Amino acid sequence: MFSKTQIDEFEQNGFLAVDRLLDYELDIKPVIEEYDALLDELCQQWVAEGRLPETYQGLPFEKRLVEVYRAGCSYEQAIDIALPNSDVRADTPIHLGPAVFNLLRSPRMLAAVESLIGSEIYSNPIQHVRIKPPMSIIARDDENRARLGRTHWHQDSGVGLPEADETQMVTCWVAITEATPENGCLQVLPKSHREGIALHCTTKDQVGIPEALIEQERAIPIPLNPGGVLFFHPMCKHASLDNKSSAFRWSFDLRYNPIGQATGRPHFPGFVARSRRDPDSTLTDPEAWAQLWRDARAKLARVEGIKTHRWDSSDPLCA
Ligand SMILES: O=C(O)CCC(=O)C(=O)O
Repeated sequence: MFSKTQIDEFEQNGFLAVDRLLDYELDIKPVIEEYDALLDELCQQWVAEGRLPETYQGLPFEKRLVEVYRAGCSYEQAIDIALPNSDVRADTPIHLGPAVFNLLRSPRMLAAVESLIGSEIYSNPIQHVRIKPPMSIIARDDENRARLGRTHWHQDSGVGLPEADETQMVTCWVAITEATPENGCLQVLPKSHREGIALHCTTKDQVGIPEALIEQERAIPIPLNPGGVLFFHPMCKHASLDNKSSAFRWSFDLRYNPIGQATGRPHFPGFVARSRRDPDSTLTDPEAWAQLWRDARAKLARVEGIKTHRWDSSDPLCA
């Protein structure tokens, strides 16, 4: 659990970085192994579909991913742990493995979250994995895609529906590989969570606050070691730096809110991760979690034009 000083810091600054919070052996390594197996499966599938010349089986994870990326196999959705915001099909890929579910339920993570939002904890379905290639190999079209290239300044409240503006959500940004200013760690604007919701504009690839509204000189980068977690408030303005290194930058962004509050994505499934009031209501079965997402996918594939945010880019600042 966090100390009073840590909780005060979170409340005053809108964020709190805790290095090495998670246990490498228990929380991080199983996820890395699961993704290794996933990449293996995906390579076999892409070879069978004629999209990849070979499976690159002998190569380590990162080198394999470079080959996959260079061959034009778009992996960002196939590895992600949530459905996309639009164009969901009955066969849209999503990764729902047990190691990811265990990460979502990590007792170390939930103890920290409990310190910030109390003991009735819902896993909010706005969640992603981001394995970002170096900018030197990234295709021009991918530079502004938030799961591959840079993530523009935004508030997490701004990328959800307004019904969740009062939700006491906390974002937990988890470093799987080391995150540094060079390889594109997050940067935050301290105390910006007290400034209310900012104007966000939509582009083809993401929703973000116009640069003109950001006081860049206030921004601070948040480097973390593997297993480190950056906790932030849903109104905290943040962005990623470009990955100028020669390696991938790998993170998960997970979110939690008190049970019963709006998640901001009502069409996606969350689950009770911890409840001291009703322990039996917690979801502990990874297969049941995966099924919730598969059911949501089947439903969403039959509907069109789901609203996921409030912005229309009509403001002149969006031009
Ligand atoms: O990891 C990134 O590059 C962006 C993450 C982010 O913006 C978020 O978690 O809201």
